Amino acid sequence: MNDTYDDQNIFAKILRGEIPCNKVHETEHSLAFADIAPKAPHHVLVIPKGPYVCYDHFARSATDAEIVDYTRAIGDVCAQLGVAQSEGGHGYRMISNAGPDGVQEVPHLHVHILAGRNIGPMVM
Ligand code: D5M
Repeated sequence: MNDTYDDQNIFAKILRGEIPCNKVHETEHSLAFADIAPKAPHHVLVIPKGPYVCYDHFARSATDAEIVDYTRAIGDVCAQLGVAQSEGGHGYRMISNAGPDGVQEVPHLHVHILAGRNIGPMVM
Protein backbone atom coordinates (compact mmCIF):
# COMPACT_ATOMS: atom_id res chain seq x y z
CA MET A 1 0.00 0.00 0.00
CA ASN A 2 1.23 3.51 -0.73
CA ASP A 3 -0.50 6.90 -0.66
CA THR A 4 -2.48 6.29 -3.88
CA TYR A 5 -6.04 6.62 -2.65
CA ASP A 6 -8.56 3.94 -3.70
CA ASP A 7 -11.92 5.71 -3.85
CA GLN A 8 -13.73 2.34 -3.87
CA ASN A 9 -12.70 1.54 -0.29
CA ILE A 10 -15.55 0.96 2.16
CA PHE A 11 -15.06 4.20 4.11
CA ALA A 12 -15.10 6.26 0.91
CA LYS A 13 -18.46 4.62 0.16
CA ILE A 14 -19.70 5.54 3.65
CA LEU A 15 -18.58 9.15 3.11
CA ARG A 16 -20.46 9.29 -0.22
CA GLY A 17 -23.57 7.86 1.46
CA GLU A 18 -23.47 4.73 -0.72
CA ILE A 19 -23.53 2.45 2.33
CA PRO A 20 -24.89 3.25 5.79
CA CYS A 21 -23.02 3.73 9.03
CA ASN A 22 -23.98 4.15 12.65
CA LYS A 23 -22.88 7.79 12.99
CA VAL A 24 -21.55 8.98 16.33
CA HIS A 25 -20.18 12.44 15.48
CA GLU A 26 -19.64 14.64 12.43
CA THR A 27 -17.76 17.85 11.75
CA GLU A 28 -16.82 19.79 8.60
CA HIS A 29 -13.78 17.57 7.94
CA SER A 30 -14.34 14.43 10.04
CA LEU A 31 -16.81 11.60 10.61
CA ALA A 32 -17.05 9.12 13.49
CA PHE A 33 -19.11 5.92 13.38
CA ALA A 34 -19.40 2.61 15.21
CA ASP A 35 -17.07 -0.19 14.12
CA ILE A 36 -19.04 -3.00 12.47
CA ALA A 37 -17.15 -5.64 14.51
CA PRO A 38 -16.72 -4.04 17.94
CA LYS A 39 -13.83 -5.26 20.10
CA ALA A 40 -14.98 -3.32 23.21
CA PRO A 41 -18.24 -1.86 24.60
CA HIS A 42 -17.33 1.36 22.79
CA HIS A 43 -15.52 0.89 19.47
CA VAL A 44 -15.70 3.98 17.30
CA LEU A 45 -13.79 4.77 14.11
CA VAL A 46 -12.89 8.40 13.44
CA ILE A 47 -11.99 9.29 9.85
CA PRO A 48 -11.12 12.47 7.99
CA LYS A 49 -13.44 13.23 5.08
CA GLY A 50 -10.51 13.88 2.77
CA PRO A 51 -8.86 11.14 0.68
CA TYR A 52 -6.01 10.12 2.98
CA VAL A 53 -4.74 6.56 3.10
CA CYS A 54 -3.11 6.58 6.53
CA TYR A 55 -1.84 8.88 9.25
CA ASP A 56 1.50 9.81 7.70
CA HIS A 57 -0.21 10.58 4.38
CA PHE A 58 -2.69 12.82 6.24
CA ALA A 59 0.03 14.56 8.28
CA ARG A 60 1.98 15.32 5.10
CA SER A 61 -0.89 16.32 2.81
CA ALA A 62 -3.89 17.60 4.80
CA THR A 63 -4.55 21.29 5.39
CA ASP A 64 -4.04 22.78 8.83
CA ALA A 65 -7.82 23.16 9.10
CA GLU A 66 -8.34 19.45 8.42
CA ILE A 67 -5.67 18.45 10.94
CA VAL A 68 -7.13 20.67 13.67
CA ASP A 69 -10.67 19.48 12.93
CA TYR A 70 -9.68 15.79 12.97
CA THR A 71 -7.60 16.09 16.15
CA ARG A 72 -10.45 17.85 17.95
CA ALA A 73 -13.04 15.42 16.58
CA ILE A 74 -11.17 12.48 18.15
CA GLY A 75 -11.15 14.26 21.52
CA ASP A 76 -14.79 15.22 21.17
CA VAL A 77 -15.77 11.60 20.48
CA CYS A 78 -13.98 10.53 23.69
CA ALA A 79 -15.87 13.22 25.62
CA GLN A 80 -19.18 12.24 23.97
CA LEU A 81 -18.61 8.60 24.98
CA GLY A 82 -17.93 9.73 28.55
CA VAL A 83 -14.45 8.17 28.56
CA ALA A 84 -12.25 11.30 28.32
CA GLN A 85 -9.69 10.99 31.09
CA SER A 86 -9.36 14.78 31.41
CA GLU A 87 -13.08 14.92 32.23
CA GLY A 88 -13.07 12.14 34.83
CA GLY A 89 -13.72 9.26 32.45
CA HIS A 90 -12.00 5.87 32.65
CA GLY A 91 -9.96 6.36 29.49
CA TYR A 92 -9.64 4.57 26.19
CA ARG A 93 -7.13 3.24 23.68
CA MET A 94 -6.48 4.95 20.34
CA ILE A 95 -5.05 2.82 17.53
CA SER A 96 -4.35 3.67 13.90
CA ASN A 97 -3.05 0.87 11.71
CA ALA A 98 -1.01 1.77 8.63
CA GLY A 99 0.12 -0.38 5.73
CA PRO A 100 0.91 -4.09 5.60
CA ASP A 101 3.08 -4.21 8.72
CA GLY A 102 0.41 -2.29 10.65
CA VAL A 103 -2.18 -4.75 9.30
CA GLN A 104 -4.42 -2.00 7.91
CA GLU A 105 -7.50 -3.50 6.25
CA VAL A 106 -9.32 -0.39 5.03
CA PRO A 107 -7.08 2.04 3.10
CA HIS A 108 -8.65 5.25 4.41
CA LEU A 109 -7.13 6.79 7.55
CA HIS A 110 -9.05 5.81 10.65
CA VAL A 111 -8.39 5.97 14.37
CA HIS A 112 -10.00 3.25 16.48
CA ILE A 113 -11.30 4.44 19.87
CA LEU A 114 -11.71 1.44 22.18
CA ALA A 115 -13.27 1.97 25.60
CA GLY A 116 -15.84 0.84 28.12
CA ARG A 117 -13.69 -1.88 29.74
CA ASN A 118 -10.04 -2.38 30.64
CA ILE A 119 -8.52 -2.90 27.19
CA GLY A 120 -5.59 -4.86 28.62
CA PRO A 121 -1.89 -4.70 27.82
CA MET A 122 -0.59 -3.98 24.36
CA VAL A 123 0.03 -7.32 22.64
CA MET A 124 3.13 -7.27 20.48
O1 D5M B 1 -9.64 -1.90 10.65
C1 D5M B 1 -10.74 -1.70 9.81
C2 D5M B 1 -11.97 -1.70 10.69
O2 D5M B 1 -13.08 -1.29 9.91
C3 D5M B 1 -12.35 -3.07 11.28
O3 D5M B 1 -12.34 -2.96 12.72
C4 D5M B 1 -13.77 -3.34 10.78
C5 D5M B 1 -14.23 -1.96 10.36
N1 D5M B 1 -15.23 -1.92 9.30
C6 D5M B 1 -15.16 -2.52 8.09
N2 D5M B 1 -16.25 -2.24 7.37
C7 D5M B 1 -17.02 -1.43 8.13
C8 D5M B 1 -18.28 -0.80 7.95
N3 D5M B 1 -18.98 -0.92 6.81
N4 D5M B 1 -18.77 -0.04 8.95
C9 D5M B 1 -18.08 0.09 10.12
N5 D5M B 1 -16.88 -0.48 10.35
C10 D5M B 1 -16.37 -1.22 9.36
P1 D5M B 1 -8.14 -1.78 10.18
O4 D5M B 1 -7.51 -0.83 11.17
O5 D5M B 1 -8.10 -1.27 8.76
O6 D5M B 1 -7.58 -3.16 10.32
